[in-house]
Amino acid sequence: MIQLFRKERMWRTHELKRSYDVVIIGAGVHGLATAYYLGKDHGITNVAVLEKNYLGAGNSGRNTAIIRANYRTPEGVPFFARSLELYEDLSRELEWNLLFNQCGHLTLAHTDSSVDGLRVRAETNQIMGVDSRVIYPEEIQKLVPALDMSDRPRLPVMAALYHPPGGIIRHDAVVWGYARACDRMGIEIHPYTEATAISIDSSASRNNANRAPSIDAPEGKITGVETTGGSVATETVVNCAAGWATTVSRMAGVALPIVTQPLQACVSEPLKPFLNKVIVSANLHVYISQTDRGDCVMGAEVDPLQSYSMLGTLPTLEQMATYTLELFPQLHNVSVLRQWAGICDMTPDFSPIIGAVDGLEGYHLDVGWGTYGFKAGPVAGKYLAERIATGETPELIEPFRLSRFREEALVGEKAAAAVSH
Ligand code: PYC
Repeated sequence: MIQLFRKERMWRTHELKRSYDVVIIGAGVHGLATAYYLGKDHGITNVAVLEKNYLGAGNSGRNTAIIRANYRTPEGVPFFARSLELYEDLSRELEWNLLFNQCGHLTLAHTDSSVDGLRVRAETNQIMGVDSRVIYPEEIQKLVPALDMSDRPRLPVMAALYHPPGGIIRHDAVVWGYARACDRMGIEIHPYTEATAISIDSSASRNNANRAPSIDAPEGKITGVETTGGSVATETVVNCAAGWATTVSRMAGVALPIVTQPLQACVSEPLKPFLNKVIVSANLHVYISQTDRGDCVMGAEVDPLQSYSMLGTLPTLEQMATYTLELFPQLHNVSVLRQWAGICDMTPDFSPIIGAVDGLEGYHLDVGWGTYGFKAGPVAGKYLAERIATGETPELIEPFRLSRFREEALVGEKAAAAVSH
């Protein structure tokens, strides 16, 4: 007999235990992926994932669901390529349909200097094995017949970086799929449980007494987390708090070079299928895709001011509508149904901060994702889990260490973040 209603919950509720091997703060795609790979790859399942809201209430449920690997730096390209690879197999692995549509991704250039920028990106991508190339108006028009390619004086479409394996995925499903898989391994997920303090034993001796004192963190060792559900003991804490990364890190006494800026998006009423590519404009800072349901999802560049607001604003709606209409004027009568913001943890070089923190034993970061955290959830989770389980930093995440900011070893990824200007 066909079962009309699913009887099992996707994840169960639990009382907080008194101690865990690992406590992860933030149950978005990063926190849940870290928990999942701790369990799956390393057999570490005495893990609590804390979330102050419902699962995926932060950026995991507020992004525009774009997956791509066409980055700019030799550090970023292999990292995001690995994430794309993990996403490609994730529905099968989690036994959960994530509706990943690898429809292809185009970054449009409207000026000579943007075309040059795309050429550099294409070369770096190709050298590192990522499928991406510069294409010109004739081919662009064939791929996207609905795009206005007329020879207008303001910002004509001159070229595009075409990245065939890029696409869109059902972002909520990624959160739910990881959460369900974590639950099946016995990992506990605690929604509506906020971390309020991180406890540190400052008298704990450092592993290597000959090492110079850390300037990234107070010397010591993690001993536990205070939460709105009670105290838990743990020697390992992972900060996956995205827009709240700095407030959580302050609890551990670790200052981060991060500011929080909202990034807004909106969705239209459903339309007949007219667009089966992700379109990003490097100059207009707008990006557009059409979902399987027919809605048009459109996004803006980051808000100019720092804030924790997750509301939409009229000026940004006007900006998204204006730029969308420059590319697709036929949408002029379409209604927008919803608008929202996610809050982005922006670093100075537009690359994330991942790994352990020098000096404070047991404290780990998976933050600084700016405007492209969602697409990195699987790779960040997998390799941070390896760092936690083995104590060794995998090569893929090593460039993203916190100490790079004082070592003059920045990973300048701004050119691949068309919306972070
Ligand atoms: O990096 O692909 C991206 C992106 C799209 C929207 C925000 N960031």
